[in-house]
Amino acid sequence: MSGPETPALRLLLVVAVALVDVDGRVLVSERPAGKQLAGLWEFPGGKVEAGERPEETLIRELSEELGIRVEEPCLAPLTFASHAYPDFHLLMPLYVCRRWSGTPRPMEGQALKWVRPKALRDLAMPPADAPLIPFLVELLGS
Ligand code: 9L3
Ligand code: MG
Repeated sequence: MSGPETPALRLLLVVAVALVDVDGRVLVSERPAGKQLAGLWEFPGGKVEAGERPEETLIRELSEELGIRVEEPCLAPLTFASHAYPDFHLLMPLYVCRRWSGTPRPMEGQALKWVRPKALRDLAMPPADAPLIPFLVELLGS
């Protein structure tokens, strides 16, 4: 039960995806200047909008940000990120996707790169993304 002493939890639901190519590398995208967490390398994704299922969000975000088309059955959830910011709690399922149509390109001018799972450790990532690296290394190898 919550009383007046329990502040309401502001929960932000964001979805992210590890796109994995035939060589087992993962795509990361640089957050653009001017945005929150600018310059950090993230797994592509974004906020779940009202009425969307998380898979629909990912399909929309991958089209908007990378210009690729993904079919829903190609999206498999792997784990969740969870990070407490001062004013909200971020909950972020990480999906894995190995099949898409088109070639990922920077639709919003962002830098993109493909990296080996182990090399993710050398990148500056948002606090929600970095704890996901061991799951990807375990799944994909180094
Ligand atoms: N976020 C963190 N890691 C990610 C993504 C896609 C998003 N891989 C965080 C950054 C923001 C919030 O989620 O705090 C919303 O993301 P956006 O809508 O600013 O991209
Ligand atoms: Mg986004």
